[in-house]
Amino acid sequence: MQRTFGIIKPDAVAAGHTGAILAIIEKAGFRIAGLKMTRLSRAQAEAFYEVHKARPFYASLVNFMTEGPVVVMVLERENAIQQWRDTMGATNPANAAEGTIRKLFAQSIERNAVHGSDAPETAAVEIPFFFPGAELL
Ligand code: 3AN
Repeated sequence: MQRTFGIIKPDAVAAGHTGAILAIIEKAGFRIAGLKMTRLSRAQAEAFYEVHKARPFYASLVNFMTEGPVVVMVLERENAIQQWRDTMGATNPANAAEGTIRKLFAQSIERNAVHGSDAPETAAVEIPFFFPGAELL
């Protein structure tokens, strides 16, 4: 059993896709171990995306991620990290496979509906960034 971290981003929450995305997640066999709605402060978004600090899209990404509420979640299943990446689809929705969340709901490479940890080391940092252990059930 493995856990990964996910975000339903401000574009998808604002468009009213939260329920549809959670339904896809449950249908794909994940158990939801943590779930809450929050709004990222600028400092939180900057820290969360620290690895992208040198990238040209960093400022725009931080603006986008703070523009409205997000849903943060911890998803559990066998091989959860890769399975959640597969369920999300490619970063650029133009390259995302049919049936993936990004194919269905992403607007662009930046406004791409969902986030998922890309490796066990990333999940190990991202999960406690939003969820103290006591909030994981
Ligand atoms: P992923 O979210 O698939 O792991 P990353 O880690 O490369 O992709 O990028 C993190 C986030 O940065 C993406 N989810 C997207 O919102 C944004 N992003 C990535 N590449 C670009 C880009 N070329 N232009 C604008 N935003 C981007």
